[in-house]
Amino acid sequence: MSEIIATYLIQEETNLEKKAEEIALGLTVGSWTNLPELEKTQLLKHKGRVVSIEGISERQDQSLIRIAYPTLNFSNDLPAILVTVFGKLSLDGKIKLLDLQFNKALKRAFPGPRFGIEGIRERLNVYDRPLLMSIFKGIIGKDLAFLTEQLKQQALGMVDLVKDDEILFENELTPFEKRITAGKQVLQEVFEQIGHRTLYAVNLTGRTSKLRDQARRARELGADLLLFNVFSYGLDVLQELREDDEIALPLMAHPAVSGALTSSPYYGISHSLLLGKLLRYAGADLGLFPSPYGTVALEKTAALSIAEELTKEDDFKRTFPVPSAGIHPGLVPLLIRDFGIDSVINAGGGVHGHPDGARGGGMAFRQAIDTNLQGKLLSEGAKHYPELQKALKLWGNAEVTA
Ligand code: 1AE
Repeated sequence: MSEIIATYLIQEETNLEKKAEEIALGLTVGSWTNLPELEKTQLLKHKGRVVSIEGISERQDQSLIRIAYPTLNFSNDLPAILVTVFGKLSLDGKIKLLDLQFNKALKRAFPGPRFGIEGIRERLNVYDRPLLMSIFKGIIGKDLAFLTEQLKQQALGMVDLVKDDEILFENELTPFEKRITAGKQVLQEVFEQIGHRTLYAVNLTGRTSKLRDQARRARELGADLLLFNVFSYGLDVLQELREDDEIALPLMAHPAVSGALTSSPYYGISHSLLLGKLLRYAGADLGLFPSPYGTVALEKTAALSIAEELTKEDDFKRTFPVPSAGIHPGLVPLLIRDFGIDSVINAGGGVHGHPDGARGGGMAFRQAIDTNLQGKLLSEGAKHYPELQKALKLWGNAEVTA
């Protein structure tokens, strides 16, 4: 029988066998023991199954429960799967959904990234280092001239990608379509000036029913990538965008709102499942999440588990991990040590706050990356690179060689 297997972390449950059986039945056929034999035979193929119950040695009050749900019970989409495995159950006490094991057949219902790490690298022709991304800052209330100048300075700093701030929505001063066309022009000018190609991820926002048309329009206008606040819309909306061949643009998933689902140790969904596996299956080419070191820091094991799910061997292309928030050049060695070169180093304040502005900030990051990949300490690189020296003076330095 084809099944999906859900793993839950459960707290303070005295009768685990009973609880597990209640979940397996409650989310599938409802009740079992009192059913007539004929009905049992008919319903058997729909019945949930307790796969295992395991204590956690270091925490006596915590256990892992695995339940298998017949795929026959749901349509092959994430809304149906999530309601099956964690619908009412998510409201029922201290229980957290840690993982979902999809079988081969069920995986075929999902697209995974259209471009993935390799596709994004091809677009940039950069293969041997982490990519560098910066973020527009302080754009709300500013006009297109301000935005394009900020974009230009970031591109002159040799960043590979620039993304809109996730809080920039449709507005009169910097409308979506104009951001794309004006941004494209500036980035082409920078390319002609210094030979460096920067791509721009424009924020796709607004009502769900309008997203597809807007994304297609972005494609017509020559947009490079779409930034998407996937957790305020839902993973299935991301999947719809990914599957549309008339959009066919790389999709960058922002983690805004996801903390409400992932942060509790007792409730919600694990970071690795929501920001890792499901995001990748639904089709994100790049996935942002808080790094373990910056301002909105995530526990290191959680951040690493997200990156692992985005990149491990699976039936899908790999999604670029983008550990973010509060990143500055002094953290580059830690980022490369922990996330490797197949990751994106992403900074807003750490680029714009540089004493030489965004151009200097971008350059300091590139210098930090080059220095680290040469196996040198940043303090050594700073002797040759004034931008890096200023950044380290301002933000400090976490020395780790590659
Ligand atoms: C986890 C998302 C980070 C993000 O979107 C953002 O804007 C970060 O800005 P900085 O680098 O912390 O200034």
